[in-house]
Amino acid sequence: MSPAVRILFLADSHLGFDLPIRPRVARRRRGHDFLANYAAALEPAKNGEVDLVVHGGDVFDRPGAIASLAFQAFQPLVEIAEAGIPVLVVPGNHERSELPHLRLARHPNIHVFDCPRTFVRTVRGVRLAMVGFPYHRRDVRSRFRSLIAETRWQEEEADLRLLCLHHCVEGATVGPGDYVFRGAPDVIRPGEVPPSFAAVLSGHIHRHQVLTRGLDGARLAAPVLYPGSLERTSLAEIGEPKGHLILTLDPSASPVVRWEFRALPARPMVRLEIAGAELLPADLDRAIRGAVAAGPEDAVLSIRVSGPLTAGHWAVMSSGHLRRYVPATMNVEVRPAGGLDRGALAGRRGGDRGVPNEAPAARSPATRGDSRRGGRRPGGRGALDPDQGPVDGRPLGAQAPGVLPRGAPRSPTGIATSPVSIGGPPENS
Ligand SMILES: [Mn+2]
Repeated sequence: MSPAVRILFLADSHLGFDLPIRPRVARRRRGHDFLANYAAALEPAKNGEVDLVVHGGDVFDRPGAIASLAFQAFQPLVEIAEAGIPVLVVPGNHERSELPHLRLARHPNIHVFDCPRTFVRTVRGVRLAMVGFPYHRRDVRSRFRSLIAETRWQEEEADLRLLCLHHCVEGATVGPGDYVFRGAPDVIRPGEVPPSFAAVLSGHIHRHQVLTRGLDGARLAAPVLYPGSLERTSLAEIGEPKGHLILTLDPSASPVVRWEFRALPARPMVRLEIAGAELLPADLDRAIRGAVAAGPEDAVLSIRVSGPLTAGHWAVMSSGHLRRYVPATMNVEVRPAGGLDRGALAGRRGGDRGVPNEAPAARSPATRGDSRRGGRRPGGRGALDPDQGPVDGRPLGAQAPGVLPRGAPRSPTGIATSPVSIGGPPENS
C-alpha cells in the first residue's frame, strides 16, 4: 500500500447555473454542461483513485437551491462517502456560506466546514488534519488569524495539515487583464498561514492556478492551490482550461505535496464585437448569422453590437429571431455593447466601477466588476468579483429562475435587452 494520500480537489461547480426550473423557452442550457462536468470531476473518487475528496465551495450557483438540485449535488457525494471515501465541503459565497438541504448530504463520511473546524482522519496511515472555515464575508484579511485560531487546529496532533478555504489569496489572478488580487479586505495574506500547514486548498478563484510565491517574490511556506471552476461562468474565463486537481501527499517525501491538473471539456467561448451603427439591419443580421455559422457547433457565442441601434437592429438581435437559425447545440447571446443600456443598467447595478488595472481596450463588459456584489461589500471594493469575474452573461439582479430580470431594460420595440439572448446563461445564472 502506497503511503501517499491522494486527494481529489474540485471547486466552484456552480450547479444551477443556467438551469431554470420552468424555462420559458426549450433550448440548450449551459446548466447541463455544469452538471456533466461535476459528474466527470467526481469520477476519480467513484473509481477509487483517491482517498479523500475536497470541494472548495460554490457547489451551487446561487443561495437557496431547490431540493432537487441539492439532491443532484449531494447524491454523488453520498455515494462516494458510502464507499468509504471522506468528502469535505467548504461553503462558498454563492451559497452564502451555508449549504442548503444538508439533510440530503447527511453521512458520517461527509464533513462540512459550517463553521471554523478541524476534521481529523487517518488515511493510509497518515493522520490528516483538514482545517477550514466557510466563506467569510466581512474583512477576512483582518479576521484571518482569529478564524484560523477558531478551528482549534493546534489541539489536534497530525502528520499533515491542510487548510481548506473559499477565498482570494494575494497574488491570485483573474480575467483577460490578469487582474491581481492584492491588499483588499477580502484578500488573505498567505504569510499568515501557520507554517505547519502543507498546503492551502481554496475555491473562489475561477482560473486554475497554484501560488508558490508571495507578491514580494518570496517562496510561500505552503502552496495555494486553486483548481478553478468546472465550467466557464463568464466571459472573463474565456480560453481558460477548466478541470480539477489530484493531489498526492506524502509526509516523508520532498516536496510533500504534488498536484496534477486534469482538464474537463469546457465549451468553447467565442466573443465578437460588431459595429452596428455602420450596418443596416439586414447587414447586421448577415453579420450575426455569419458569426453563428463560423463558430464551433457547441460554442458559447457572445456578440456585442455597438450602437446607436434602431428598431430594425433590435429586431435582428432579438432572441425570437435568433432562435430561427441558431443550432440547438450552441448558446448565443447578442447584446448591445458599451453605453447603450448603461444608463438603465447603472440604476439596477448601483453604478459601474471598472477594474483598476485594466487597459481601456480590455474594459468591455467582460472585464467589469460585478458591482451587484461589489456594491454590497463594506467599502465597495469595486474590483472583480474573483469567482465571478465579470458580470458578463450573468443576470443583473436577483430574479426568479426562468424569468427576465425584473424591470429589464426594454428596447424601443419592447424587446427585452438585458440581455437579448438565446441559449446564454442570463435567465438563471
Ligand atoms: Mn465561484
